[in-house]
Amino acid sequence: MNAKHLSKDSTPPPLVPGKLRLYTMRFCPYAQRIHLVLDAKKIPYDVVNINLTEKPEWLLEKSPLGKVPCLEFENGETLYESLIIADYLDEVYPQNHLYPKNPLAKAKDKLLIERFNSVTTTIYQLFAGNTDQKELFEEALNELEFFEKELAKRAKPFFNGSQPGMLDLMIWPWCERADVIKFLRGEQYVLPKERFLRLLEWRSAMKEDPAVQPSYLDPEVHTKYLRSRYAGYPQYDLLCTALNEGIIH
Ligand SMILES: N[C@@H](CCC(=O)N[C@@H](CS)C(=O)NCC(=O)O)C(=O)O
Repeated sequence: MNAKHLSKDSTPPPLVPGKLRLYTMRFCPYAQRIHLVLDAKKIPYDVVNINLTEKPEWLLEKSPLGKVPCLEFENGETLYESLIIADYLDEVYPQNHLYPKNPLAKAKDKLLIERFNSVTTTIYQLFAGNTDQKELFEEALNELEFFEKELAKRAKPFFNGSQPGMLDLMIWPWCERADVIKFLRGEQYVLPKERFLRLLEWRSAMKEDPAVQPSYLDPEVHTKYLRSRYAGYPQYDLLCTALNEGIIH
């Protein structure tokens, strides 16, 4: 998972029999969605990390928009777009169904996944901007409050009930990164405890979940990557360098 990101002039490694292949980038939240689904359903897969600045020429043959995530099957067919891949995997692999069985409940969870886009848009603006952004932060909190209330209404540890489901997993990557804003902009940019009691409990429970653990990274690591990206030199191989140097294990 922390292997070097392949770039121009590379060749795609041979497919591994019996495994799906995920083309990913270690810090991409959309690709993380697919790691989460594959890990939640315990589907065997191998990982190929892609350098998105110096993309391999062959990437476009597999992922026509040149983006990750992209999933490759044993017969060489591919799928792209995180939500499409996630839904496909949930339909085809029956173990640990991630959507509610009830079609109306399922449709409503999809609406919430869609609605979370407004949170992610604001989070990106907060990450990228460098002025005081109190107003923008408040906007993100207002949107998140909707999810806080929804979780309270459901009265379970996860949106899906006693374990994470599709809604939990699809919004998780941005919740994992929420504290990055504190490291980038200062201590005042944290989720206020009294206002986000449920969501903060949810976040602690998600962090410990076996589906989340394999791809989880601390906000400090996300911050380091994002700083490099905003400086114009994304350090895709940050973790493989840290591994080689024995900084992380
Ligand atoms: N809508 C896509 C978004 C995927 C996406 O934007 N991935 C980024 C990395 S986080 C990417 O591949 N960027 C490369 C590019 O746009 O050229 C999805 O949900 O899969």
